[in-house]
Amino acid sequence: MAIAAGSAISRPERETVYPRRVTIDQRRDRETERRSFCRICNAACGLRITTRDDRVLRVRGDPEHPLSAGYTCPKGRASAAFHHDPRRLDHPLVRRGDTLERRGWSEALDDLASALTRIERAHGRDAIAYYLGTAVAFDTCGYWGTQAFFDAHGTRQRYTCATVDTPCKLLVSELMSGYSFLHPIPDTDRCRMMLLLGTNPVVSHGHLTGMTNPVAHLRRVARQGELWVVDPRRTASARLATRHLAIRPGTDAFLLAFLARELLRDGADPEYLANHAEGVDALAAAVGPFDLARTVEATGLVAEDLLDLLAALRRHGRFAGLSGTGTTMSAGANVTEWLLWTLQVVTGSFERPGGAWFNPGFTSRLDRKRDWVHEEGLAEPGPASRPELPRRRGEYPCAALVDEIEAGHVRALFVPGGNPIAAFPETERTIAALRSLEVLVVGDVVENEIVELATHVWPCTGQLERADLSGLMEFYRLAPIGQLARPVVAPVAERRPLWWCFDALAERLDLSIRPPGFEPAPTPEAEARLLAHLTDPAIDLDALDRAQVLDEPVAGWVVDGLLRGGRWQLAPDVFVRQLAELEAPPSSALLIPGRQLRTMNSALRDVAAERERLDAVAIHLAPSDAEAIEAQEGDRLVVQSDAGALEGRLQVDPDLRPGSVWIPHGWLAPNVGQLTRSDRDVDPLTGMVLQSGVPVRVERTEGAQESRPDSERPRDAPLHAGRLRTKRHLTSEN
Ligand SMILES: Nc1nc2c(c(=O)[nH]1)N[C@H]1C(S)=C(S)[C@@H](COP(=O)(O)OP(=O)(O)OC[C@H]3O[C@@H](n4cnc5c(=O)[nH]c(N)nc54)[C@H](O)[C@@H]3O)O[C@H]1N2
Ligand SMILES: Nc1nc2c(c(=O)[nH]1)N[C@H]1C(S)=C(S)[C@@H](COP(=O)(O)OP(=O)(O)OC[C@H]3O[C@@H](n4cnc5c(=O)[nH]c(N)nc54)[C@H](O)[C@@H]3O)O[C@H]1N2
Ligand code: SF4
Ligand SMILES: [Mo]
Repeated sequence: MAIAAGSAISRPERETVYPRRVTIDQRRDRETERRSFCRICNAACGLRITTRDDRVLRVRGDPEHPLSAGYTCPKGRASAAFHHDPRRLDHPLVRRGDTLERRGWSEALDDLASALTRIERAHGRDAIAYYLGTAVAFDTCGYWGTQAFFDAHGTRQRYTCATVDTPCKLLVSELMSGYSFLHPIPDTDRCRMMLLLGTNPVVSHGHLTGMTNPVAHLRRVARQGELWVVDPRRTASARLATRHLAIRPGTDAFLLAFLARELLRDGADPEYLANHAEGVDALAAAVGPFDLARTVEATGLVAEDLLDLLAALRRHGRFAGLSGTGTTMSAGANVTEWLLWTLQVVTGSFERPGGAWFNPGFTSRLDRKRDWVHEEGLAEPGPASRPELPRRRGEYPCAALVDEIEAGHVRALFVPGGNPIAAFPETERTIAALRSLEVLVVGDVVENEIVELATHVWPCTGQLERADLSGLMEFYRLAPIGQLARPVVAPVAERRPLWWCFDALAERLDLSIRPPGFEPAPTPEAEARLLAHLTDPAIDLDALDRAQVLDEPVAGWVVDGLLRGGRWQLAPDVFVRQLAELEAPPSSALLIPGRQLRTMNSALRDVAAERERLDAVAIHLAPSDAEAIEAQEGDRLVVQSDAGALEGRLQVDPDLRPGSVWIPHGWLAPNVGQLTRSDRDVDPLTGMVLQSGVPVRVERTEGAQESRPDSERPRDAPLHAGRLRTKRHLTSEN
């Protein structure tokens, strides 16, 4: 996830303050249905939520929503069950020895404030760090609170999940346009040629791109023309494609370099290039060596398929390209993303009908901005223990965090809405580092393994208990859309908004984060004022109870307003150099990433698993690979990499290209993070840990198995209990 810098900037105070109706006017014993939108993933589907008193009875799609038109996925529909999940956090907790004890908010925050003061006195400001996870990207005020708190505090130790899976997208945008947060959105209504590489929107709803109702969009494109899916697995998206190329993992850049080379010779849009591109010759030189023979060898694809794809691009002229974790977490991440954008420039596809456009945001209206200050792509050194890792946009790469803790530079860590145990490499080392912290503040909604290690737990309000504006992630939506979601139920027990937690802590530390007129109470009214404050005063928030879509055309603002001299930079030096050094991965088996339908990374495991355990973790191998090691479905396997090993159950997967090993992430047994490492396998330009295309060895295990995988555990067993060495003991306040 990536959030545009400045999307939570403070605005001058507005005259009229939204909203007139803020209280949750439950009529007792009556069912009430309210309009909202889902804040679990970027698709932001419109919801209708039915409640009775404080029960959430049903969550369904909003048939009147301009983008989702009634569509929801199982995760969105599970929000009622998630809201009432017995594992939800209801009370602030403070660690005393091995035990997390229930405390009142005031005492819990006082305790935290004095621990932080002690640490800062002894070790300085930079001993305090934060890692901001995926969930906060969907919590408008919580995101503001986190940023405002650490802006006021001034620590340099800032980490976000953007450096886990997305840094190539920010860097490519920055170096090609001078602005980090452009994201191409496919013009699915008119698109006749779409190329998906390493993304499976039918399950994920897009990588950054928030594609609601993906099946409908992909089907439409296939009907209008051609949908090509490049993926070592025949995914649900690949099944909708007119052509599927089962590429060898980690070799997409070869494929795209070959296409760029050939299209520059025949198939480019010369007029667009002459007017809107810089560096065409340097690009042609860079892709020159990628001829058909070399590309066939690297990608494992047959020449005919490559030539057919080339012919399709030539036939249609314009196309829209989408990438995802398969490429963005690989060794070729930067060059693959760069070449995908470059191909869209070469064919004149950006900001033209049937290609891809850039969403300026309903609330941000980047298309009206005139005073662009261009970024230069420069990086500062990393923190003391990893100076070679680049600091960009005021953030260190996550790859440095564990080292910084081990070196004693970071002693207190805040984790709002993230789960580094499930998301980071080197699971054991990450757990040990987190456990060694003097202070670990976790702002979450559910008991899980990161909560188990916390010293201070903030039980945060979930999406149904808080107000949000679609603005924070608006650049990734399929249309410039604005919507307000009001809370539909009052917060359960002592759950508090994340923004309130940060404000209450700031007050204790004498930090000022409050905007003028701010009310520090954890009430819907105060949250409403804060949202109003964060939004352009010209926007009538009350009117956004119903989603609104801009009806004026917004294509063209990038070339006309943002780009220096109206030109894309086609050949940034650093990418040209990385391409020249690009090597195909070794011929061993390669680990590949992939999402699951009912979980959101590590979130929703409990509710999802209750419904369907079969979807849970296993080691997926192609039938011929299973045969080669004489293993059958259900057999225990051990997977080893340079970083470590894990064990799990074999799932024979006829959809996989032989040589690729798919193990879903976000689970603890096995935890695929055990197979990746942050010391060596890191991209030098972004500091991202490689988690796609990782060489592994797979064997059958002999002998007894100690721990059963999550998927085989009894239904009532918690998914993580006993897996971590410290067990959390919940005690009630007496
Ligand atoms: N249901 C659900 N939705 C989610 C999430 C979730 O956990 N569950 N997570 C959200 C998040 S944080 C993100 S970042 C997005 C991710 O969104 P996507 O990137 O669309 O999702 P993935 O399923 O990871 O898709 C990666 C695809 O790349 C393929 N692949 C692997 N290696 C390679 C390779 O080398 N080359 C090519 N061409 N393909 C390869 C995999 O087989 C897989 O199909 O999804 C978001 N949405
Ligand atoms: N090996 C491997 N590792 C991966 C990946 C992979 O494909 N392979 N994928 C990576 C990707 S794409 C990403 S984005 C990262 C994800 O990295 P993280 O964002 O660190 O991990 P999540 O599991 O999404 O953590 C979300 C946390 O937020 C909590 N939460 C849910 N709702 C709310 C809420 O409303 N408020 C608050 N405060 N908390 C909430 C959840 O309970 C959960 O603990 O992981 C990455 N790690
Ligand atoms: S696709 Fe995303 S936004 Fe839509 S219902 Fe599912 S989780 Fe929610
Ligand atoms: Mo992600």
